[in-house]
Amino acid sequence: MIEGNIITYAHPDTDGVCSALAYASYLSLRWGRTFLPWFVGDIQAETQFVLDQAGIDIGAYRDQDVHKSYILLDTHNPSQLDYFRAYDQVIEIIDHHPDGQEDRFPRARVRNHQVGAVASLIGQEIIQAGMMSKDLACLLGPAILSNTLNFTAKSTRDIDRQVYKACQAYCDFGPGFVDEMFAYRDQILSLTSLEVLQSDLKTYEFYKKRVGISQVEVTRTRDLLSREDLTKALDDLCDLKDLDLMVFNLINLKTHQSFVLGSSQASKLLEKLFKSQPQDGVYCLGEIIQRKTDLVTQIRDLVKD
Ligand SMILES: [Mn+2]
Repeated sequence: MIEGNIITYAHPDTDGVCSALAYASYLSLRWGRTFLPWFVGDIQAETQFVLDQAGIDIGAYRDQDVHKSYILLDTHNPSQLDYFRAYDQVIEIIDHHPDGQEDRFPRARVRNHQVGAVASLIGQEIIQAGMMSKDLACLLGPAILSNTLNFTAKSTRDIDRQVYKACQAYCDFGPGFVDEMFAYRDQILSLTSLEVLQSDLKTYEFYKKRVGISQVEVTRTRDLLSREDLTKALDDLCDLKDLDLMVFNLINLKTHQSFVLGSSQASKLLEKLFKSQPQDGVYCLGEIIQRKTDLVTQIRDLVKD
């Protein structure tokens, strides 16, 4: 009997997709419970690479709502679940984000821990149950690499490294694996600036202000920063999505730097956030910052003032 779906936000990333697949498999093998992953929106090139390597076709999981119970992974923020309304049918939440709204999911058992990847929380449970396998490791390992940016993200915790190490014992990723995986992220550079900004856009409502934060990780940041239409695209996106402010965090996966830009309306806020002036409209930071750990709550607090 199919009990329900495992879901995540639309246009899920590698962490969301691989975690949902691994958790579904674990629930079935360990407890005999059948939850079908259900993915809405685009699958990124990097994710597709990982799925191809693991020999998994997710075609069957694209239109798979069984209208029963739901397990929600990698988010519990209704604003990131445009396609989903059945909040009271969510029975479990596993997440690693600080901006969720537990009270919107009254029936859910919630596990929300500040770690680098939701795949690490699921991997830990699988390891503790003595059920790690090659099939699961080939999903969870890459998801951890992806979400921690190969352990360079500040959100990385020991558990991320430990679970990855356990996965490595089952699935040899090889020395060039991370570089090959990350190279797929550069495919995004063939998109228009507006499309790039929308590729991983999260929107928030802070004190009646609608804020968009977009984050993109590539190895060739100059390809984007040299575009003349990038600032205009930030303003256009505000109009398009009815946002008051738009912030773009561009991460260089090779040099481990972040470049932050904002829409016209965001300039004062970014000055306060970084306590400095941008160079040619761009804040060049000497380290990787991330939306979840370094921008969301900080921007929320600044919007309040
Ligand atoms: Mn995640």
